[in-house]
Amino acid sequence: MKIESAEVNVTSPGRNFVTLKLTTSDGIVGLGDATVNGRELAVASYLTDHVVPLLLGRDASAIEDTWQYLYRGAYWRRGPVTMAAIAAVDVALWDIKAKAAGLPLYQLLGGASRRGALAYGHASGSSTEALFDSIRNHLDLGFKAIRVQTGVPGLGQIYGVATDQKAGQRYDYEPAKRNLVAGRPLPVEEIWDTAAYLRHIPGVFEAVRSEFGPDLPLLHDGHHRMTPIQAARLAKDLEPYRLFWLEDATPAEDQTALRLIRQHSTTPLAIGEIFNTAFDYQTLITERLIDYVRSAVTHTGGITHLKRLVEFAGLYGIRTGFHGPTDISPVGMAAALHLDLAIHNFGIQEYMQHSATTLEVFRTSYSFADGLLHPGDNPGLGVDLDEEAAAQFEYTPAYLPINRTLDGTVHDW
Ligand code: EZ4
Ligand code: CO
Repeated sequence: MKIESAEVNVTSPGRNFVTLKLTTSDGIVGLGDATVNGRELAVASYLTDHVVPLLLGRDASAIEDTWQYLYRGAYWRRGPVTMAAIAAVDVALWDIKAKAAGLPLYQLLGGASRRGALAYGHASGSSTEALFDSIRNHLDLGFKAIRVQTGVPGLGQIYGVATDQKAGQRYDYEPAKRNLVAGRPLPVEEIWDTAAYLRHIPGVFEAVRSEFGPDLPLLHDGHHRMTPIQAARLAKDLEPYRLFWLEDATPAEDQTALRLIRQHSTTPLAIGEIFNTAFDYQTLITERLIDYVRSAVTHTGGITHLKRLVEFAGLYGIRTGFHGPTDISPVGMAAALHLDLAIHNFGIQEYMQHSATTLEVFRTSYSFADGLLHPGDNPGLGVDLDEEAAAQFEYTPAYLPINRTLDGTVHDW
C-alpha cells in the first residue's frame, strides 16, 4: 500500500485549521492536523513545498520509518512548524493503518486502559459571580473537573477569560482574534499586571472552594506570565485550595525555573503546551519538576513521538494532561483521545468544545458523557473532513494577543 496523493487543506470555519489528507493506492484516506495557531500558512507551506513531494510513492504502512526519515532527514530539528508538519503525516498514517485493520486507532496503541478520558472544561468570568455561573454551566454539561480563570480588578479584557455567558449559553472562547487595523491583521494588545493578578487569585480560589466544596478538581493556567519567584509565591498561596494543577506558571523555555517553584510548594505543576519534542522535557522529567505533561499530538510530532514522551514521563510517575483548545482541530483532538484511552499514565484531557461551524466541516465520532471523553469505535481516528464545506471558509489571519505591562513593556505569556 503506497501513498498516492497528499493534499493540504486550509479552512477557517470560525477559526483557522490546516489538515493533511493522505490517500493510498488502496483508496484509504488518512487525516492529520497541522494547525499552529497564528502561524498556519508556515506549516501549510512546509508540508506542500517540502514534505508532500517526499511522501508520494512511500510505503503507507511504514510509520516509524517515515517519522525518522522526516525528522532526521530535514537536518533542522524540532521547532513548532517542523514538528506540526511531521505530526500531520504521522497521524494520517496511523489513521490509515487503523482503517486498513478495521479498528479504532486506540486498539493499535494497546487497547483501552479505561472507560473514557476525564475531561476538564474552561470556566471563566470577569467577576467572581460570573465565574460561578460559568462553573455551574460546566457542571450542568457534565464536566467533573474545571479550569478556573477570572478577570483581575483594574485590568480590562485579559487572555483566557471569555465574555461572560448567560445561563445555558455555550462557552465560546477563541484565543486567536481577527483584528484588522487599516486593512492589516494585527494582534490585539492587552494590558497585563502580574502584581494585581497575584493579589487577586488566591481570594478567587478561596471563594470557589467555599461555594463548590473540596471535591471538585480545579485547575488554573498562569499562561507563562510569572517570574520564578512570583510563581513560587502563587503556588504556595494556592496550596490550601488543593489544585489539580497550576499550569504554565513560568515561561516554558526555562526548564530550571520549575526548580524554584518546587522548592516552595506542593501545588502540582503542569507545563508543555508550547513544547514540541520530548527533549524539551528532559530536565523537567528526570528531576521530577512537574506532575503533568501538557503536549499535544498536533504540536509534538504526532502519535509516534508523543507516545515516546508519555512512556518516558511514566517512568518518573508523571501523568498526561494533553492540550485540547479549539486551535487543535477535531482531527488532532481525536488523535489525543485515542492515546488518552490507551496509555497507562493518563491524567486528564483538556476539552474546549469546537463551534457548530467547525463541526460541520469536521465530522467527528468522539463523545462526551458523564465527564468522560471517548474517541468512538469507528475504524481509524473516526473523523471525516467535508471538503465542500471546508471550501466555503477562506483562511483569515488571526493572532493571539500581545501582553503589555502598565508602562507599555511587552510582557511574557
Ligand atoms: O492559550 O491554545 O491551556 N490552554 C491554553 C490555550 C492556549 C491556546 C494558544 O494557541 O492555554 O487556550
Ligand atoms: Co494553557
